[in-house]
Amino acid sequence: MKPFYNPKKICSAFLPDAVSNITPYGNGHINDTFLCGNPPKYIMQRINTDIFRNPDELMENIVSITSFLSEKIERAGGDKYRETLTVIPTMDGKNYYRNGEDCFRMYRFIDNAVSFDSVEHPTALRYEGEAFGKFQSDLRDFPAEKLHETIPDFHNTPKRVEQLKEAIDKNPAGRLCEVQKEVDFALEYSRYADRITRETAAGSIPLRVTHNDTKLNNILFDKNTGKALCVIDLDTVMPGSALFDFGDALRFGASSGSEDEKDLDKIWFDLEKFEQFTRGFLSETADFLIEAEIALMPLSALIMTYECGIRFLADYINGDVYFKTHREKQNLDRARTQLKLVADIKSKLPEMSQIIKTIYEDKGALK
Ligand code: ADP
Ligand code: GN1
Ligand code: MG
Repeated sequence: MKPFYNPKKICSAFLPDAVSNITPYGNGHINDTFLCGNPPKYIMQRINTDIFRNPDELMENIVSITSFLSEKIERAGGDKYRETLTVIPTMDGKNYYRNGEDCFRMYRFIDNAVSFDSVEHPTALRYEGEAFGKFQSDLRDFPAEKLHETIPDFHNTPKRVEQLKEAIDKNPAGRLCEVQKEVDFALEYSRYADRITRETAAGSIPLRVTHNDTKLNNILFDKNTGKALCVIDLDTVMPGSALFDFGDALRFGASSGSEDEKDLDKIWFDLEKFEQFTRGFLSETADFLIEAEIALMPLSALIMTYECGIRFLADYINGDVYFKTHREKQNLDRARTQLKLVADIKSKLPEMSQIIKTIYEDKGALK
């Protein structure tokens, strides 16, 4: 990452004492993240304003969510500085700093914690499921009308299909000829795209406050206990369906391999990981999810994996303009793993339904 700004200068707008040891940090695909300070440490991020067009609204969302959560954590006797993010204001009291076109924010660094890009043991998936389930449960009484829509139509899967078709029509980077097989697959599976959006629009699935980016590395795990500690990356918290969070977490967490694995023989949908995540998620949400949501859980894994797959594919066709890449064809490899997972999930839907039925019917034993 080669910044066109001076990280030291930015850092001093928040905390002049923390300008030492500024290093790039983490593996997010969207923002530029830096670790700075010599304890206490801080996370400084350049907000990707090509994607998040309104940083005022974005930061307003984050401040109101984290304030709401930290009160809840305190009431429950927890540690608000470790169990949710804490925004550090600028020296002049703003919740982000603008330097020309670039916008930056700062958080307290949550120490002695780690995020994972892949998972070795399915138990971590149970903890992840608990954390994202609890996040939804904690935000059930959050005043949703306070939230701005930071990316309109973020999980509108049919719109994502339209965006893919637009990329195919325009073929701006001349890469279409390389991806005909993937495009054919994506268009064939587009018949699944509208299920969650359709049912949400019809009111048969409720709108809730959801995270919308439930990737494993958006959770910090406590290094001492191994348990999930804090849900991070709150940029996309918006009204949505519980199924977005459930399905999206599985597309990443229940894969047998990494998101950009080149060898597709190493990629399949791992039912043991699926079961562990589902147990964790339902232990926090079974009390309030409605039957229509439970019934669509297996299909939500397929739809959310499909949606992400076609976003990677469209980005590859468009010339890698949205997701950060670190090597050639990385977005294509990402698209291929997701589409391979989609086919595998489809073949496993009956087993997934059976697993959910077993867990849900015995929901009294979950806690
Ligand atoms: P992106 O939107 O680019 O994914 P994230 O907000 O997820 O950015 O941050 C990228 C990575 O930085 C995370 O995966 C995590 O490892 C680390 N990180 C972010 N915020 C904190 C924090 N407050 N304390 C510790 N680590 C953090
Ligand atoms: C991005 O920010 P990060 O890396 O957690 C993306 C998600 C995708 C994910 C795929 C705002 O998440 O929607 O599912 O990459 N975030 C945004 O890895 O587009
Ligand atoms: Mg992230």
